[in-house]
Amino acid sequence: MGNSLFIKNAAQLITMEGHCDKPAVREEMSSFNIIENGSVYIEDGKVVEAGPHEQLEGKYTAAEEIDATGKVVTPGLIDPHTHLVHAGTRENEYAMRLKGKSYMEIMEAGGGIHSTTRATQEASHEELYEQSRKRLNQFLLHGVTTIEAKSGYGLTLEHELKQLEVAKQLNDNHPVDIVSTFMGAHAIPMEEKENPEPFVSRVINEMIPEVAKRKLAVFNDVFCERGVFTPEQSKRILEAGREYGLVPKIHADEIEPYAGAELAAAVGAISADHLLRASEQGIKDMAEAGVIGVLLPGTAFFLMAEFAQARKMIDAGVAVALSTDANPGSSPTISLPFIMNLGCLKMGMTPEEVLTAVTINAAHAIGAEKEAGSLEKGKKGDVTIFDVPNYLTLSYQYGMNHVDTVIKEGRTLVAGGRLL
Ligand code: IZC
Ligand code: ZN
Repeated sequence: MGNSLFIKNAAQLITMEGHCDKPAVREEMSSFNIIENGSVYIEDGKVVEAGPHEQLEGKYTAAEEIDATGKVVTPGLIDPHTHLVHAGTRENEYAMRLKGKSYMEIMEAGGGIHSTTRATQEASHEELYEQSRKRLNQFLLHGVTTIEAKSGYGLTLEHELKQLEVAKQLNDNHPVDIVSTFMGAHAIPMEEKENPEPFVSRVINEMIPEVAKRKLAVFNDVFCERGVFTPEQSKRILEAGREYGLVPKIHADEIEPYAGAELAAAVGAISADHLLRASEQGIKDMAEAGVIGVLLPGTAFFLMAEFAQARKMIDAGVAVALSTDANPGSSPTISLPFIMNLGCLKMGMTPEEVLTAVTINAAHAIGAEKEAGSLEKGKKGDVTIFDVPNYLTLSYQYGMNHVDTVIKEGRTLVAGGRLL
């Protein structure tokens, strides 16, 4: 009783159970149970039981009940790759790209990440907090209860710490859980383009130790890309982070093939993200090393680029997760449901694989698999209820928000599609 919630009679309940130790791979990604007329009982913020209604009926007396008749109930969605904390927008660059300029050309001319870095450096902690808080509410309204958030628009110790502190404060104050990643190696400051070594050295010797000391991040990420950080620099940065307990992640093979997937496997990264241009060898290496592929089809869509080969990756045994990549330059969206459409329509994934990729596999990609990503006894009572009759509709209808109710640790935060 006490703090308890009974969600009952869902047309379809999808618990995603059974993958708390290892992410789902190959056929496992599409072989989850669909419980018709399903119910979930949550007490003190944790799942007590999720299953067929007749199994739970009469067993629990809850303080609050939600009737999910005609709706689909899933674990709260997880977005494992976002640049949540940043200031400003880049619609001017979007207009330039529509006229033929490329993402990299704009960055090399001092725009791109440099533009968002200037805006983020200039913003106060409070301004950054407020802009990011609004975005976090949008994530929640689209069914997301846990996200990863990166720094990387500070590029100095002071401003990287500011971004990470904003993320920490949001994690403390806002119900959505935020897992933080340090990404000081997101770009080489414009003034140091010709001689990047001092900057690489500051990331390694100054920023990583301080971020680790203050416990402001779990992961360490680099933008390994021609014209940004070389595989050799990326390797040194990721290994340095590892010595301070920061687990490697990597922006790999986003714009050009650059052996990023191979590097992710060699350093034992938890995930390699993007992979639009990953090589066959890189995909094989990732499958063998158990590196999760976090695919961001919103970026390929928005940059009008080739999509990552999700089908090939899943068939090769890579555990795939999906994410928005929410950022002002290459994927200005917070809609994980839209990313699910793209997963099917542009990357050859099935609706089942897509759902696995935004729940339990996304949890694994950010080390949250023990508390989130599935509805199983003892895990957080994070639940999303969609106003659709079956899960197929989620990746079929697009550009609409079907989220009806969002529950975070047993507390209803969104009802009737609105923030409470
Ligand atoms: O601000 O452009 N690719 N980092 C690497 C990004 C895209 C974010 C940005
Ligand atoms: Zn990114």
